[in-house]
Amino acid sequence: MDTLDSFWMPFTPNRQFKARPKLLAAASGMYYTSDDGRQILDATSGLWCVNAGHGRRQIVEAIQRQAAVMDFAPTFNMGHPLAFEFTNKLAGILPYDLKRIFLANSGSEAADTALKIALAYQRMRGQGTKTRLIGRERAYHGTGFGGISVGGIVRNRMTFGTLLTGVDHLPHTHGVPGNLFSKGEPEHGADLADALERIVQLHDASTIAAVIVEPVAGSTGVLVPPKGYLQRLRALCDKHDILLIFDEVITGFGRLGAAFGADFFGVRPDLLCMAKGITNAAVPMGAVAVSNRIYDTFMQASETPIELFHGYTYSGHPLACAAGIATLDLYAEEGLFARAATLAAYWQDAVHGLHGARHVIDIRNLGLVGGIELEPRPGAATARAIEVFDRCYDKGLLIRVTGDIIALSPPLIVEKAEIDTMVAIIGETLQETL
Ligand code: PXG
Ligand code: PLP
Repeated sequence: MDTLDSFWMPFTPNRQFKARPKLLAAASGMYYTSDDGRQILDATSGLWCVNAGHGRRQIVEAIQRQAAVMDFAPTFNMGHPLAFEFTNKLAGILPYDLKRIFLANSGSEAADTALKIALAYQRMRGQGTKTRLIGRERAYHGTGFGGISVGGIVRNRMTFGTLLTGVDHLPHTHGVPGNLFSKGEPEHGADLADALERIVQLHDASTIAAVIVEPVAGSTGVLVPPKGYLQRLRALCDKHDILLIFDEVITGFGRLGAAFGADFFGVRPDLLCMAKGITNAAVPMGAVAVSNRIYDTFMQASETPIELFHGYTYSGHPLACAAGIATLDLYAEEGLFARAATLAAYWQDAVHGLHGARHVIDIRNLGLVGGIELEPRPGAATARAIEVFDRCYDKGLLIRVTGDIIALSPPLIVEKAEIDTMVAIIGETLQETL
């Protein structure tokens, strides 16, 4: 095999990985094949992104066809039909009036794009003093400077200088007394949204442009919002004329058993970030949907011909659009969002079946997402979870661990028997792990 020296791997302990590499060589349906020929059941949809399962023929063929017809076309001052076809189709499944779509290439770009649109919008409507951005502790919005500024993960922030100025954070919703082992949305903690009221009292609403949250925080360990929390956040944003941005990079495209978290919770954001499942991860793509009101403001009030000075070379890349169209068709044809909703109860029971298993101190779930929190080893945070990850991988199961939390998010095509296998392997592994 080639030397592993050249690739500086993202969010990876490079030295450890290169001493004991794990390489995936192929993928189909619910399974990866490792380079040594083993079948690995995928309990994480790659990285929360392959919602329709791997290697779907329709998507593969759409990409192949498009690559042969037109590899690339600029979208600055030019267009190509697929970008319009794709965004029209996507608008068709987006809720509320979130019908105008800006295209990017990743969730990080989507998050930064949403923050920039929010700032430019406030200025465009004559509210140019509204420049503060409010994020939340334990949030992940990718790794751009905007995303890490509003994000809430200390290691992702502390080494990168002063970040954006004028940012503040809401408290996270984890660890509210009485919420342990909640099935679905936890009962307690809606009042944590009232922290926004305090932030307003501190800075004044006239200085705040937007609040950004993940409806369910994924990367930091499946933090499901308390019942009523998001509704309260929406009400406070309305009261103070603050934009609400939902980062649905993980919660979008059926993960919760509805098209988007905004649908699931019945809460209307003003901007909505997407990536990952938007193309079933077959070609990188990110997107931001904005309300018609936001888009119309730019179209009506812009004093320059270009209304928004922002974009990426690959905004609306033809291969990504082809993959996106095929992906949305596949989701619809197979009814995968509804399938996730139907399976959610079975999933909940299965995951909570680990209540009482060795080391388990909390379990959380919603839709087809599960979080299993382990007691950290004294003096060695994350070591136990990493060992569980390695052992599961050796047994043919791919899970994701973040801190001492196991995060599960299987493709929406998962069968009940596969859910049983996932839980059985994790249970057995926890029992064997010190
Ligand atoms: N916002 C949210 C809510 C995300 O979950 C991003 C933005 C950034 O997307 P990109 O495409 O730039 O990575 C994400 C990404 C994990 C994990 O294991 C989660 C993500 C990415 C990689 C790993 O929890 N989320
Ligand atoms: N850096 C340089 C020197 C560039 O010319 C460009 C785009 O033209 C970029 C960065 C931005 O690249 P992208 O549009 O792919 O984000």
